[in-house]
Amino acid sequence: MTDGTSTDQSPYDLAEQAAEKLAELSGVERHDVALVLGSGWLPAAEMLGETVAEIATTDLPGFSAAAVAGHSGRIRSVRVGDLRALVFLSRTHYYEGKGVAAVVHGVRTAARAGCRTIVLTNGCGGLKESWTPGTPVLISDHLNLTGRSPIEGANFVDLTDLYSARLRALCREVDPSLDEGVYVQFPGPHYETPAEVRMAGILGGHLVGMSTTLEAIAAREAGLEVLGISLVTNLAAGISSEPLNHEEVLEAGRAAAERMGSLLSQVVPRL
Ligand code: 8IG
Repeated sequence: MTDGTSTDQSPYDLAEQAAEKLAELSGVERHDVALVLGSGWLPAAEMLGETVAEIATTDLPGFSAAAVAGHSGRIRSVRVGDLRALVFLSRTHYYEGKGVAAVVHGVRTAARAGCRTIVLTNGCGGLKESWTPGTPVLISDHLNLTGRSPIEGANFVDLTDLYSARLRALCREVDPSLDEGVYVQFPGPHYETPAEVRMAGILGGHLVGMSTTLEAIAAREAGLEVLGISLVTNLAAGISSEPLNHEEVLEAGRAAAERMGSLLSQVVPRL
């Protein structure tokens, strides 16, 4: 623990304390919607609105220092129309080995901070060749291949419609060309082998990544409505015969920032 709190307290109490400290440090009593930014999403999120406060996650109970020096997690309080958005500029990944409670602490903190909705974004590999790098895809459902749950005990949370059909429809009102797919979370940190990507496809998956599903489960447990959006930054291993052209990926990313920024700025005020 970085904050001196005892390790035997519940993750829910810890999230409550983090939310209290967040309100104190940001000067914003309650937030309405949370966004968790994955790889490639920061430029899009910068278009959302005015940043009212930015704090380091390490100033809040329960968040540990980031594994990579200089990349400490930061949280922004952003005004989006009449709404207060809580934007997590980075996340704790399962592959960091800090445990599942650490992975979902931000989600639980957002819930305690008053959020009713959470937008989980990520960068991932795509299994459909038509999804060129830079294509945003709505998450319709998931396969959690970590074999873990963020929930402990006999709490049989229903995950039907985990990724809100209502919110997906709202996104399609803004951008009718948005496709959707099933996100498969692998434990990582290594990428998949081509055989594992084929397996993901046989199991019904369309997107492969290393985040999101544990957070979505914790969000549903906390009563949040979940919107999941993946940014396909590369074709998954073995899908394309052509090696990825890095320039193309970068260019696609720049073009995608506009599209995703416009999507977020139109969707978030309506959440
Ligand atoms: I960016 O192809 C990104 N993250 N597991 N596979 C997995 N995670 C990813 C990938 C990918 N691309």
